[in-house]
Amino acid sequence: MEQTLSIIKPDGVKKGLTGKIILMFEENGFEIKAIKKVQLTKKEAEEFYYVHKDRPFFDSLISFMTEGAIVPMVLSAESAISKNREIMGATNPKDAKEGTIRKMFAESIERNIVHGSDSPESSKSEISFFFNILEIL
Ligand code: IDP
Ligand code: MG
Repeated sequence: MEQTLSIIKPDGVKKGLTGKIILMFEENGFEIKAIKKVQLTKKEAEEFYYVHKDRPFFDSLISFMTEGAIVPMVLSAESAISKNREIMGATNPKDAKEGTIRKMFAESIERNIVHGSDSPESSKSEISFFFNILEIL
């Protein structure tokens, strides 16, 4: 079994989609190993998205990710990382396939409802950013 980090972003939480998105994960065979609700500080969001620090959208992304509560969770399944990316859909909702979370709910390439780790390395570091070992069951 593989683990990945999912985040319901501030737009998803505000739209009342938390339960619906969790249900989609469970119906697609993921086990929720850990979950919490937090609001990131600017500094924390900058650390989380450090890989994107030189991108033109970085400041806007940080202000979006800190504008409200988020729901990070650890998902477990076979091939959890790629499976989650499939259920999420493409970064830009215009390019996302029918039935994906971003196609159904996202407003724009920035306000795109969910985050998902993109590799085993990022999954490991992103999970430990939000959860300690005792919180993952
Ligand atoms: P991902 O979330 O699909 O992995 P990344 O390229 O890792 O996409 O980008 C991280 C986040 O930054 C995206 O989910 C989105 O919120 C935001 N983002 C990515 N590209 C753009 C852009 O071109 N304009 C505005 N925001 C963007
Ligand atoms: Mg990414």
